[in-house]
Amino acid sequence: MTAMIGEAGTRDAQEAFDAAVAADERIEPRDWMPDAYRATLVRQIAQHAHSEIIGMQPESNWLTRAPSLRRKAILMAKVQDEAGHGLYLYSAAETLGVSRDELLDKLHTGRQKYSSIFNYPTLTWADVGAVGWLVDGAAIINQVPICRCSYGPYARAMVRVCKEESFHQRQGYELLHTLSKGTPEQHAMAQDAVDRWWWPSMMMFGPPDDESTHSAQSMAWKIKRHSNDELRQRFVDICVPQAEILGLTLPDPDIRWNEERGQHDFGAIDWSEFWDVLRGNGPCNEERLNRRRQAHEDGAWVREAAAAYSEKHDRRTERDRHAEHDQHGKAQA
Ligand code: BYC
Repeated sequence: MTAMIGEAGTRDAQEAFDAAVAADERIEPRDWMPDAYRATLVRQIAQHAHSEIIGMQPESNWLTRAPSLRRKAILMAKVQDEAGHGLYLYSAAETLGVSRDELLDKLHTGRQKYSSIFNYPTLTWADVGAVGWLVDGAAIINQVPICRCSYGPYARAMVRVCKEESFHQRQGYELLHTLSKGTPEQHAMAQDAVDRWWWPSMMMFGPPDDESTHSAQSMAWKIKRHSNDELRQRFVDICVPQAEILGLTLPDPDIRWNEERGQHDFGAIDWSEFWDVLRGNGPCNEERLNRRRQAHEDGAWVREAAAAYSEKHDRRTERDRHAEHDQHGKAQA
């Protein structure tokens, strides 16, 4: 698609947009796009970015208490990666004509969501493992298809994010494996963490398809490639054999292989808990948002310094340009 579309009139532009989506071409920031497509992307990418930076909190909770230097270095790298993901995603959102300040303000005032999963506490060291294995595992399943999202900047941002998420998932899996095969107390701690994180991880994929307001349209636009339930099923099918290798059980007595479907059946999800967390009533909603607002306030001087530096730099470049121009003029005279 080219920037010419905007000049061809709305109907032609819409046709060109539809054709590009149908042909699996990428929509780029300067291309014409329907307002609702733009709004959906801003909503999803912003929610995704917010999740990345709020997601730093439950894990950084354990940074000062990691049991070894190696574990601490790994966890620090992971938490820093999440900050990086937030930055790519805010940048991707900015290509749609919104500013980072505006998005952060919406997060801080509760007008934009972040993932439900980060409203649960990390009570023990084993939670760091469970978050890596289950939460990052769910994130990969959800995000790999977004590498083929119709909107170019979002799709490209996801490529690196997914590579880093794979490392995160592996560190969680390895951590849980070590605990599970350790002392009986360590094994019990790993099992307890999995028991608490399993159901919230299942909810990360969003409401069931028949209650998902945006899925049908987002799939038609190829922002989403699979429905919430499809991805949730994939998650269960991947986790069951991994849990066996870990020597841990998933807290769902209804999980069993269904020969006919070639997939696992699983038990009913308590959706009232999900909606309650979204309404702000999860165990940590208030704590997460307060911490985020405080971090934003604490970082005000960094933003001011960066803006002042950038202004100074712009002034200097402008001065140099004038000086060069004058010299050029004198040389010609
Ligand atoms: N939490 O119509 P639906 C990470 C909302 S970062 C909260 O199905 P959609 C990580 C939804 O927004 C993980 N809200 O929506 C980071 C909508 O409400 P609004 C984040 C949820 O957008 C650090 C309503 O429910 N990943 O993994 O088609 C450390 C109806 O839902 C949730 C992403 O953001 C939820 N779980 O599908 C470690 C990935 N689910 O907006 C790990 C990108 C649904 O109308 N996002 N809602 O008020 C997506 O793929 C999609 O947005 C979703 C939801 C699948 C999440």
